[in-house]
Amino acid sequence: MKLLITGGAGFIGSNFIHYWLEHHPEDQIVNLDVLTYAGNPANLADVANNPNYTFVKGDIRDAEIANKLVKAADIVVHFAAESHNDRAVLDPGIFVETNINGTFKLLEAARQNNKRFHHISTDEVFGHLPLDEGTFTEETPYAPRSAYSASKAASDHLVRAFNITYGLPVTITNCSNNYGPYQHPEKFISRMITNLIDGENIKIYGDGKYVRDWLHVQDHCRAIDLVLTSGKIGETYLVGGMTEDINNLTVAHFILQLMNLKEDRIEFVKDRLGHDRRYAVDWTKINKDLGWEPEHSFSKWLKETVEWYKNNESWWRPLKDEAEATYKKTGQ
Ligand code: NAD
Ligand code: TDX
Repeated sequence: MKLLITGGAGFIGSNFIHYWLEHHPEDQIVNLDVLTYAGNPANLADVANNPNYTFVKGDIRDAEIANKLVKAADIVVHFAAESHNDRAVLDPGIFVETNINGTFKLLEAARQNNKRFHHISTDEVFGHLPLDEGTFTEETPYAPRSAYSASKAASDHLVRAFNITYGLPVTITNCSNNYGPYQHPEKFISRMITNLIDGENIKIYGDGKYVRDWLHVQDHCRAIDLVLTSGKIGETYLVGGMTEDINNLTVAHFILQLMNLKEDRIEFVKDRLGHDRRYAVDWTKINKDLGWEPEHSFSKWLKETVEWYKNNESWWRPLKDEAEATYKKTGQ
């Protein structure tokens, strides 16, 4: 099988390429990535010479390149996106461009060539939940509250519309917050660890009582694999982690413990505009239909993640200034 991966030089895409080459060594992978600030060829340096892996630098909004690569593939696995909420607050336009227009261009290419299309989306399309009440399911109505989640919601709707209107064979996964190796140091867990290594504080937005559902990126990759190989066409599957209602402050305390540091390294900063209070994902459907469940416990894999950042400073060091530049602008 030949897979066209978009956004494969980013965090989840590069983990997925590593995962796929290991678990499906007979398959061919083409990675289409324009290499924004978030795309990093270093994530894939170890597979760059693998004969089953090809990198193409290009934009998903470029219809010509999209059409050529989609035509040559059996399946499109679409990760490429602008993915960071704090950047969406500063500059929403590029989120509309990449996440909506880019997905549309790829869908058009898939339609012209009648190719299977798998779309990677987020639990944020459902908006947010009150503390200690409710979970997102596949039936939860869409209610995005940020330019990032609104652009991802729009892309999900387009994917479904292409299935209904043109019979395009699509599947969608909406997952919770991923963590693990190769995550840009702009995101919460990777920012905390790299700040602490640098002697800086952990920055907690608002009161810190915001809840995320943490999913190890390897569990996410396994879920996508199952949906690609056994998922039902036209269906959406929610993918969540093993954590239950752990708020940001608690995650910060875990990390301080793992790094033998004291609570005085926590600094409360300005809240994010429109900050979603709580996400919680009910992954019963993918469990019942495809037998998936998360296998990576948060405590063990948070420790592994801390170790990974400690051991891979040369990987994240060139990205750190870019990450912190955003926060200079937001005052966080
Ligand atoms: P990321 O920001 O780390 O990587 C995005 C990648 O897309 C980069 O390599 C970038 O260069 C590429 N890209 C951006 N615009 C492009 C364009 N126009 N053409 C080609 N390539 C382009 O993102 P991530 O965290 O790996 O997220 C991957 C996907 O998963 C996204 O669709 C995101 O919405 C979704 N998602 C992420 C999380 C998470 O916790 N990180 C959770 C839920 C869903
Ligand atoms: O320094 C920080 N301090 C802080 O308190 C940062 C960077 C974040 N936070 C808070 C904001 C959120 O409540 O931590 C939580 C997680 O923040 P992010 O890592 O920015 O993730 P989030 O906004 O929840 O979105 C992530 O998960 C869903 C991904 O970035 C999205 O791409 C995905 O769709």
